Amino acid sequence: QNNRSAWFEDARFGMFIHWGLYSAAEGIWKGENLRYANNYAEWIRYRNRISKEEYGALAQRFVWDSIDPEQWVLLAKQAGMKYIIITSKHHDGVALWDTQVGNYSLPKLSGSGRDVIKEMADACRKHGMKLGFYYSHWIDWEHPYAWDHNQELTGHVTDEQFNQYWQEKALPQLRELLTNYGDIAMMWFDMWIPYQHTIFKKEQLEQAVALIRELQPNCLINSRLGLPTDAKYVDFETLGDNQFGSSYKQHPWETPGTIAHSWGYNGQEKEWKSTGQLFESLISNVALNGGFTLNIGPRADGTVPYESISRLHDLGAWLQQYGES
Ligand code: FUL
Repeated sequence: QNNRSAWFEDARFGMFIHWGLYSAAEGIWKGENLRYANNYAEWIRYRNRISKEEYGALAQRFVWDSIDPEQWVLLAKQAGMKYIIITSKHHDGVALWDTQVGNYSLPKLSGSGRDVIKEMADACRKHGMKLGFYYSHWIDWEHPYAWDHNQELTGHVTDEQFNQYWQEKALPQLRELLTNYGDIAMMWFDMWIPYQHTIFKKEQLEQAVALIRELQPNCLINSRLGLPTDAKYVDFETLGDNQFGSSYKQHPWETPGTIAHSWGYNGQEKEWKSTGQLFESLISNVALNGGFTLNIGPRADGTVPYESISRLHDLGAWLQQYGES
């Protein structure tokens, strides 16, 4: 492994933030509660086959007066977390930042002009917090040529069309994220199967790696990019969602985990993990040389559910007493 990941191997504990238009739907669409198999609140558009326009209108529900990314950073700090990864673009294809690549972004759809990614970057810099971006490179329900499981929202996509999405949207957006927001600690991609089983060509993923290495040589890349877990491509391994380590691994790795069931805000969430369970996940991963990236799903007004805040406070209090700073 290279030196890039040294800080990550020390960090061990970070915050994931899933926040986007889906947060405003709060897990319910037109009175319908969670349908179909995957019932994550952030998958609401897909599950309910919501049109692009109707989904975009959720941006009107954001309450900008109370949205303050610095509060998320302070919460992470209090919890003893050393980095934050925020969903710059989730599967819904909506950019949280003021992208110049198309106009399907939160600043434009909401008319707020607020670039939450910029606000996050500023707040992280102010509080000495590392910032990483989740970017859904494979699935994008907004772009007609991107990946969409059953192709119900986008239609059938050919290799050539997919490449158009890749060259026209994904790569230029990655360039923006890596150019306009200062030092980026990591890019967290989200494709949970090796590229050979997907529409991706190896060369396309290599283009992403080359871009990242060129623009931000210290930026880490996680294994869900889809390329082999090889130091050339990937700096740390990401296990399955809520899947904890079962054996010691020499290379850097982490588990993305939830406090609740959904990653995005679900007003009817019933599955809250206990603080004890979260401690167990953190400690067992760290004991096996891994890390834990624990998610919060703020509401569309920026507030974080009490259930998450209280657990993060408990984790932080213990870490302050017994952990290494
Ligand atoms: C999964 C996604 O499908 C979920 O919505 C979430 O972002 C999780 C971290 O990764 O693969």
